[in-house]
Amino acid sequence: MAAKKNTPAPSPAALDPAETSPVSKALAPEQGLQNGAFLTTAEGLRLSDTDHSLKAGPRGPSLLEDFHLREKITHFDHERIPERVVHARGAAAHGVFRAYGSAGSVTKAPFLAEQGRETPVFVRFSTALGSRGSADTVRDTRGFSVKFYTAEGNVDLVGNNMPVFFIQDGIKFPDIIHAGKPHPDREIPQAQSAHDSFWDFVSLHTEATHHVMWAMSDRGIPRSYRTMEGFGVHTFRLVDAEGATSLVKFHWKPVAGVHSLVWEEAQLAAGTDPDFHRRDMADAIDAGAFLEYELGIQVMPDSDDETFEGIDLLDPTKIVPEELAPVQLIGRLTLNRNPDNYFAETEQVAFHTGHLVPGIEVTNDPLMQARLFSYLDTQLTRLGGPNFAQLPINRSHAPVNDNLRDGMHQSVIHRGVAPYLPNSLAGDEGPEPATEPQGGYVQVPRLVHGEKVRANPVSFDDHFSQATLFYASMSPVEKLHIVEAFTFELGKVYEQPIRERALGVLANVDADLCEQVAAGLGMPAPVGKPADDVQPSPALSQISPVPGPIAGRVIGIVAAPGADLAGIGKIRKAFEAKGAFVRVIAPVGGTLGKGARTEIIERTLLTTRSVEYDAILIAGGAGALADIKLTVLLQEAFRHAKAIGAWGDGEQALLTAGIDTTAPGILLSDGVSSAYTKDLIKAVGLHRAWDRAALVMSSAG
Ligand code: HDE
Repeated sequence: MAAKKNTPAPSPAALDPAETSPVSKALAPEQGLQNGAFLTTAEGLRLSDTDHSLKAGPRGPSLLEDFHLREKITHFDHERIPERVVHARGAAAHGVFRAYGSAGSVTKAPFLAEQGRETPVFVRFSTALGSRGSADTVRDTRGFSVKFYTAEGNVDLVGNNMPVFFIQDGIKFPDIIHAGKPHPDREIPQAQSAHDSFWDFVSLHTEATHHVMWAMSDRGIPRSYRTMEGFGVHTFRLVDAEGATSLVKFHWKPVAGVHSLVWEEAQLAAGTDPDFHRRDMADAIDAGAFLEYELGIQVMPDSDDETFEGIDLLDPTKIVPEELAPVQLIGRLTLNRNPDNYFAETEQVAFHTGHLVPGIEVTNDPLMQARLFSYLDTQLTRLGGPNFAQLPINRSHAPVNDNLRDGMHQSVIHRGVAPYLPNSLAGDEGPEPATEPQGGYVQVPRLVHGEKVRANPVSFDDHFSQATLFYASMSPVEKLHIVEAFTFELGKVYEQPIRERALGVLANVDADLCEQVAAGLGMPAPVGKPADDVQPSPALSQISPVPGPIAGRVIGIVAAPGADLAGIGKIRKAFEAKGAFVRVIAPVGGTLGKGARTEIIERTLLTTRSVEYDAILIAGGAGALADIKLTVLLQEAFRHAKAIGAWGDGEQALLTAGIDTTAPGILLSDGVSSAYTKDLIKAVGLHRAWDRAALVMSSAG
């Protein structure tokens, strides 16, 4: 054992000399050079003391010759790198993508086309506006970036949880981001769109309207990464084995269904647990409740005008309703492993929309075109030079032989004298370009012509019809949430002309929406010209009358000494069998019961808040509990339309807290029967008691 610990780390020269990119060893422990038993300097010198600097006497000044002090402090001084200019706040997980084989008819990319093919992935979720230390649950667009380590090279699908974007042309990106980020004078507000400059920009720049509708809807505050849809946003071009092309949009469909927080919950969580989404994902993966999504494609013919049913497929502010082009499922993504090191993996991962393999191509969407430049460029600053592809998390799993040389942080010892082509010196060892049959990336030839202009196609001028379509597709509760979100955000805007202009935009989306928001602001509602011929798309609504899976959801059971532990045990068993988590809450910490019936108290009334739970139950035997913190816990859960239950005398605690036990979504029972646990599981699967939501929503916000 000791001998193994003392084995010196291999020197770079000891790595396989033929390997210019030691991918197979990418994450092997020796790569980190952190395998010795003793504390050392970066050079491997064993240290005798790391607690005291070298001084001229115990009370004297520190000596410049203290190599350890200088190395330790210097390295620490340089630990931070610039955060991402957007999407700085993120969390990630490793996993695998398994292709169903159904995409074989439209693409030759094996990782999508070959049935059963498994590809390792790394997925990073993010908010867009906030800094690296901001809260997870703010109202914002979420990033959904997937790196597929395919055998043909890395593919990055850098998407969002909303299918449209604020701008049609990438040249506007600095404008929307400058407007959304905190004001440059005071650097407030952090991670919020509820401020003057954001609404100033989006009310002047009406092509943002459709995205703003999504951001103000429940999509802007997801319950968890597990319950979030993902979208590639742009239209991509897929190429099949014969060279035939189609235009597609990518969708990630969460197996757990789409589900969101309510606004008050999101605000509370931002304070009580700013890591709400990050913690949820990491805890769930640790517990084996993996996150799952299906990848789907909408396939449209590759027509000359690149439109489908009148929708311009190059306009990233437009969706193709699923009713017009159904989403065909082509594979399953499972996130099953947490990163070992946040910085090395989640922070240093570098996505790039141009990372593609044969079978997938970009289109002329002017937003996508600008991204093809930006993602490579930004890493040069963020990761300190051009060699970031050599970082373990970014390394291709396909063999690399790139003739790229030197530069900051070069970590490969390249061999040979001819890193150029053509050459006559490398012999058999030198790389050669691959033909198409050998897997070389060859773009499908397409005619490009036109006048050199700074202009958009006329079809890009329609800024409102799909915003109207989105609103028209919502259920009444979802509409109410949108009204309240606009009223909240515009209520935070100081400048009256900006509010007036924003209402003017809403008037062109939906008269009723505009009137309700105007009423909330105490302002007159302007009259606009909303489209009156939109066909709602039911697929856009999140609310389903059919209960979904409950994996990853959290149920809190309030208990106290003398509580029915057998009943708690039955509920725990039933919920855990479905991948959900049960946490016992009690007035003070410790355990309840003994032996096999012991329940660990994971939360006390002091350390918990309602936002942690999808449902709250009061155990039989805990009915005498009366505590103002319990009242707050239950009333919040009630306002947020969560399932609330009680058995035995537990109902008494609900009544003490002022809960109307006859309201929808309150489940009472004499004891814990299998019928009762089934009802509870169904209630959690419905996400919320939507009938109650309508009653309480105007106060829940
Ligand atoms: Fe990004 N975006 N973006 N973006 N974006 C970045 O790249 C940019 C856009 C998205 O988890 C940056 O590596 C421009 C659309 C995600 O690491 C930067 C334009 C969509 C992430 C950048 C867009 C996105 C980024 C910052 C307009 C949805 C997080 C750090 C042309 C489809 C990636 C980085 C991660 C990150 C630029 C538009 C999503 C600066 C110029 C549209 C999910 O390169």
